Amino acid sequence: MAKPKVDAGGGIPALLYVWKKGLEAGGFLKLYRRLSSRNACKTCALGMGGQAGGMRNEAGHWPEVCKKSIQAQAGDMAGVVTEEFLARTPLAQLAGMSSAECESLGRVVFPMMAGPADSHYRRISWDEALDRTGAALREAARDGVFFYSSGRSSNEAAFLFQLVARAYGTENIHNCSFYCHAASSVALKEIYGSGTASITLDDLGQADFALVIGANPASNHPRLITQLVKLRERGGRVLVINPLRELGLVRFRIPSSVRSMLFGSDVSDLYLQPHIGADIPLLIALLKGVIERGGVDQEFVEAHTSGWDAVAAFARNSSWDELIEASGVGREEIDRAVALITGAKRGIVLWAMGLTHHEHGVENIKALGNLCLARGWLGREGCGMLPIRGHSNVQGVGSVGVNPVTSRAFRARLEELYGIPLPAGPGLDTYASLEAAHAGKIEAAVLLGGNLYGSNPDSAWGAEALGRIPLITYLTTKFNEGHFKGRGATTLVLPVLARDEEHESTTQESMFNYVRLSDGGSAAVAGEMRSEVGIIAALAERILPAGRFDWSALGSHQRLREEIARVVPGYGPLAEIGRTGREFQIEGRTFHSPAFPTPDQRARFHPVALPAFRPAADQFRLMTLRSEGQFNTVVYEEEDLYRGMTRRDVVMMAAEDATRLGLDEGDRVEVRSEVGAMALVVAIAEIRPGNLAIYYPEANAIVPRRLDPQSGTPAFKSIAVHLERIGAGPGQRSG
Ligand SMILES: Nc1nc2c(c(=O)[nH]1)N[C@H]1C(S)=C(S)[C@@H](COP(=O)(O)OP(=O)(O)OC[C@H]3O[C@@H](n4cnc5c(=O)[nH]c(N)nc54)[C@H](O)[C@@H]3O)O[C@H]1N2
Ligand SMILES: Nc1nc2c(c(=O)[nH]1)N[C@H]1C(S)=C(S)[C@@H](COP(=O)(O)OP(=O)(O)OC[C@H]3O[C@@H](n4cnc5c(=O)[nH]c(N)nc54)[C@H](O)[C@@H]3O)O[C@H]1N2
Ligand SMILES: [Mo]
Repeated sequence: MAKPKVDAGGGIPALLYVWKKGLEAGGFLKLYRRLSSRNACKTCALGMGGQAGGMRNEAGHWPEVCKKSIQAQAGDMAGVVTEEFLARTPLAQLAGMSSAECESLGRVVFPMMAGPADSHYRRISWDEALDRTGAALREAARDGVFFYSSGRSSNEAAFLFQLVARAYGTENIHNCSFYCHAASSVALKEIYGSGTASITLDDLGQADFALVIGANPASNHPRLITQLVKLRERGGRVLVINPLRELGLVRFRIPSSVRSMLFGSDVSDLYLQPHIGADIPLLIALLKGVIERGGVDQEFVEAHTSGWDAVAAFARNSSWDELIEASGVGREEIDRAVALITGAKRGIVLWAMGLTHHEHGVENIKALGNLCLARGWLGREGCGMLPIRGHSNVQGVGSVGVNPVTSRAFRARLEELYGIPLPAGPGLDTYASLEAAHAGKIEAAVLLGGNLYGSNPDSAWGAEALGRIPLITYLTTKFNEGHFKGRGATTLVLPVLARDEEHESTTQESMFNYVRLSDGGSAAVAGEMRSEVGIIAALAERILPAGRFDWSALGSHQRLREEIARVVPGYGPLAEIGRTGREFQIEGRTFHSPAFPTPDQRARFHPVALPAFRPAADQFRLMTLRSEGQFNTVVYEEEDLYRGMTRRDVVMMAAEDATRLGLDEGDRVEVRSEVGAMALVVAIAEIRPGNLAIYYPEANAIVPRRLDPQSGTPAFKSIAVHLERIGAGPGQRSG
C-alpha cells in the first residue's frame, strides 16, 4: 500500500514548504510581502486576499495560507526565459519537455513567434506580434476564429476580451469552465434559476451538516477544510462521498490552529466510497432513505418547489438491491448516511469535478439537488448548494460574458450600448472549437491564458486540431506544454503581467459570488510584459474599424469597470469599487429566503435516471485527477504527499484487484482505453475495487472524447479501460 509520509493533510510539511519556496523565490520576506499584498489569491476560487489584505478570507479571517498559493506566487517570481535559451533550444526539444520542465523555464518576458518554417521560437517586437495577429484576424472568416480564456484573468480583461470578439463579429468565445463546472451552471440554472452557488461564506459558518461529494478540497481548496473542521467543532457532521479515500478528508492539521497542528483534526464523520460514475444510484438511495425515515421537509416541498411527485415516486419504486449494486455502497452505510442527513437541520452540499466530469455530469448535480430540496436545504440561512470552483476568477470570466451562450439581457445591453449586432445562435464552446479546428475550419485563435492542449481529452487529437490552425496567439505569464505541443502553423507567445503586477487595480469574483479588488503592484521580474487589457485594446485597434470605440479609453480598468457595471446584472457596485475599495456580494445570486429566479419562483426537482456508464466485466472504471503538487496542467512537484505517491506515472488500484490479477505494488502495467494506452506503475490505494485513478494532465493521452451532451464537458472521470501487466517493478515505492 502506498503510505503517505504524513498522518494527516496540512501540518508541518505544509509550513516547511513555505520556507523552501521562500528561499527559491529569493527570500522569505520578499515572498511574504507579495503574499500579503492586497490582491486576490491567484489559485482557486475560494476567495482570499483583495482589500481585506493578503492571506485573509472574505470574512477577514487571518492567516489564511495554503501551499498552492505559495507555489503559484513563487513560480511567478523565479527566473526568466532568455533569447539565448530560445536560440539554443529547438522546438523539437521544447516539445519533449514535461509540464514541470516547462514551468521551471521561468517567466516569458518578451513576445516571440515560430512560423511554419522555423525550428526555434525567436524574439519579435510587440508591434510585429500585434500586427501579425491583427492581419490574420482581419482576413479570417468571422466564424473561423475562436477566443479562449482560462480563469486567471481579471474581470476587466475578460470583459474587454469578449467585447472585442463580439464587435469583431464572432460568438466563438469560451473559457475553461467548459472542461470544469459547466455542468454545475447548467444544472443549477434548472434547479433554482441561477447558475452559481446559492450560499455565501457566512452560510458555511451556520450549517450543521456538509456533504462533500466528488471533490478533494484537502489538496485543491485546503482552506475549505478549516470550515469543515469548524463545523464539526460546533457539533455538526460531515459526510464524504468519494470512490477514493483521501487522507486530507479524513484527518487534517490546520496551520492556523495550534491545537489542530498538534493533535490533528477529524474532517469527516462518515466516508462512503461508491464506484466512479455511480453517484446517481447512491443519491437516489439516500433520497429513498430520507423518504422512508420521514425526513422530507413537506412544508418546504409544497410551498417552494415543483416536480416532487415524480422524483419521489421514482425513488420509492427503485429497488434497494439495484441501488446498492449500482452504487457499490452497502445498505448499512447508506442507513448511517441517511441518519446523518435526517439528523441535521441546516445542510450544505459541496461538489467539484468528481460530479461534473461525466457524460451524466448535469444529471449528477440534478440528483444532488433533489436530495437538497427534499430536506428543505435551499433559500435559508446555513443551507444550500456550493459548486467548489476551480480557477480564482473562472466565475468572473463567465459573468462578464466570456461565454458562447449569454443571457438575453446581457445581449440586449451589448446591442443597446455599443450597437453590436449579435448573431442569433450561440457560438462554439471549447470542445466544439477544437472540433472545428480539427476539421480545418478555424483560421486563427486567441488564447488568454490556460493550456488548451493539456486540458483537452485525447491529446494526440488535440495537438492535431491545434496544429491545423494557421495562426495561434497565446497570452501567458509562463511557458506550458501547450506552447510547444499545441502550436498552430504560426504561433505567437505574448507575455503578460500577473494580477499582482498590474499597474492598475483589477477585480475578481469568488465562488461565493463575492467581488474583490486587487491592488496590483510591480512586476516580479524585468521584461516587456504588458497588462492583458493593454494587449487586447491594442489588438482591437487593429481589427475593428476606427472610430466605433475609443480603444484608448477602454484600456483604462476604471472605465472598463464602469462599462461592466452597465452591462452585467448584479455588477452595479463595480463602477465605484476602484474609488471606494468596497467589495460586494452580487445581488440576486444567493438565497436566504425561498424565492428563486425561476418563472414560478419555485425551485425544481428533476427526474434523474440511472446512468448508462457501465464498463464491461473485464474492464475497470478510470478517473483522472490532480495531485497535491500541481495546479491543473502545471506540475510543481512529482510527489503527491497526501496520497503517498513519489512519482506521477502511477495507476492507483485497490489491493483486492491487484491480488486478483497477481499484481504487486511497483509492477508495470498497460492501461488501455478506446483512444490509446499508457504504461504505468501499480500503486495500491484505498479505492473502491473495480476502479482506477491516474494523474491529469498526462492522462489525457488516453481520455476519449466523450462529452456530457447537456454541458459539453468531457467525461474526464468515467472512462472504461483494460489493465494488463507488462512487467515487474522497480516502481512506486511506499513513501
Ligand atoms: N492544488 C490544486 N488546487 C486546485 C487545482 C489544482 O490542480 N491543484 N485545480 C483547480 C481547478 S481548475 C479545479 S476545477 C479544482 C478541482 O478540484 P477537485 O474537483 O477536487 O479535483 P480533482 O482532482 O479533479 O478530483 C476531485 C475528486 O473527485 C473524486 N472523484 C472522481 N470521480 C468521482 C466520482 O465518480 N464520484 C465521486 N463522488 N467522486 C469522484 C476523486 O477521487 C477526487 O478526490 O481545483 C482547483 N484547485
Ligand atoms: N484528464 C483531465 N483533463 C482535465 C481535467 C481533469 O480533471 N482531468 N480538468 C479540467 C479542468 S477542471 C480545467 S479548469 C482545465 C484547465 O484548463 P486551463 O485553465 O486551460 O489550464 P491551466 O493548466 O489552468 O492553465 C495554466 C496556464 O495559464 C497561464 N497563466 C497563468 N496565470 C496567468 C495569467 O495571469 N494570465 C495569463 N494570460 N495566463 C496565465 C500559464 O501559461 C499557465 O501555464 O483542464 C481540464 N482538463
Ligand atoms: Mo477547473
